[in-house]
Amino acid sequence: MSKISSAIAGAALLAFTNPLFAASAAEDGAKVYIIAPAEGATVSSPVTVLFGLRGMGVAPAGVDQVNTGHHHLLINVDTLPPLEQPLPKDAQHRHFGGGQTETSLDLPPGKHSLQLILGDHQHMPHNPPVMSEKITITVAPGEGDK
Ligand SMILES: [Cu+2]
Repeated sequence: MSKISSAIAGAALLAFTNPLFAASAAEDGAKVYIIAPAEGATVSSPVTVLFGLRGMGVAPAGVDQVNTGHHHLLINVDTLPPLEQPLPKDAQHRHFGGGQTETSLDLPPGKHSLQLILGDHQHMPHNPPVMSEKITITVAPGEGDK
C-alpha cells in the first residue's frame, strides 16, 4: 500500500472508531489538584474547595482552545465515569463550565471524597486524562446538627 492510501485508511479507521467525540490532547506534565481542603482535613460545612491547575489553562465550556479545559468536581464518586466520553452532569459530577476555580459545597457531617478532573470544551476528559488525587475530608457536625 502506498503511503498516501495507508494514511487515508488510517484516517478512515480513526473516524470509524471514534464517530462522535475525539479527546483533546493534554499538555505534557499538566496537573490538576485540590488546593484546599487538605487531604484528611476536618472542616465545617459549607466547604470551600479551591481548584489548582498547572501546565494548562482554564477556559469556559464550549471554548475550543488548545491546552485548556474546565474543572469537574467528583463528590463521593467511587467508580470513575467512562473517560472516553463526556463527563456525566449530576450532583456527584459537578461541572464548572464558567471557568470557575473554586466552589462552596454544602455537605452533611461525615466523611466525603473529592476529586477533580479536567474536561475539554465538550466536557470530555483529555488524552491522557488530567485528574487529581482523590482526597477524603471529614465534615464536622455544625451547630444545627447537635
Ligand atoms: Cu463540563
